[in-house]
Amino acid sequence: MTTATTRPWATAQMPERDLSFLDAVGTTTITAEQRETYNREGFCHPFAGFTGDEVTELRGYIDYLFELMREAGQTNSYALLGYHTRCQGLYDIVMNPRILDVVQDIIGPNIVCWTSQVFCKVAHDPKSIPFHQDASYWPLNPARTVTVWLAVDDADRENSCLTVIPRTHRLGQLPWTRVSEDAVLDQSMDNPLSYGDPYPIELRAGQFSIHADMLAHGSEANRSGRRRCGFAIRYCPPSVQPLKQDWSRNAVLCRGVDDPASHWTYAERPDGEDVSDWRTYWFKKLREAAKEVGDAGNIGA
Ligand SMILES: O=C(O)CCC(=O)C(=O)O
Repeated sequence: MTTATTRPWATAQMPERDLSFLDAVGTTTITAEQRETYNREGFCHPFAGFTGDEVTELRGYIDYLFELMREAGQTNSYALLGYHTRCQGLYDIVMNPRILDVVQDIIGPNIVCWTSQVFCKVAHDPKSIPFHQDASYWPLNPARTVTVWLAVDDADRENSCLTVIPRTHRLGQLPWTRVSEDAVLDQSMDNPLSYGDPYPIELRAGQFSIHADMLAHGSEANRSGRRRCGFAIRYCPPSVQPLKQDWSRNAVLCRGVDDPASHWTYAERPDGEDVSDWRTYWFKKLREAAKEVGDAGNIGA
């Protein structure tokens, strides 16, 4: 269902941001060709995150989190939003040096993870994620987040892998429409195919891709009998400023040093695996913050 109303906070009330694309900075781990691809296309893949037995361990760990969630009465397979500060295993993935080495070549040596989300499309999951540009609704300035999308399962066209529209990262904010509230994401770009042909990012379990925060991307419903689970991790340099206070509070300083302006509040490594209802917790925090800053805020995910 399309309601055709644009979110007022994403336009009139959203503070001015620099949404231009800044080129990747290094080639210590990635090749010159990979950097060129990222800068030109807005994404690059595949990179090796986990290999061999590590992949089985990774999948076993994510399965375990879902089991804990089920025991706690949580059946939404997209609900693990921002749990890297509550679950030790997710925190450790976020801090994985193989991942950070690649991210460092994109955004430099000082690295913050400010959120993460497990996007798990179960077999025959009817939910699609419409094409959207993340930075268009993230109140962060400048747009400098790179998303690492780590495949927990093999992800391909059949089970609806992440799909991007190459080169849209340099086009600025593109028009979009609000879609139904119960969608995984309620933002849908207008006429996405007018910007080019979609490109499916196929990955083997354990591999990851990277994409820029202004790149149009989404995924179809999963019409296959195979699960498609991925862990999306959002990294930016600490100099990026969250324009809403709530957005600064779930961060981890992964590498390097903080910005002198100290925009972010950093969490320590969590002790165990706490999958209790973060969204409820987070919304409570948002309400508290709203009283402080006089603004309802929105987690936008
Ligand atoms: O996993 C997906 O299918 C979508 C992921 C996504 O929208 C994102 O990483 O922002």
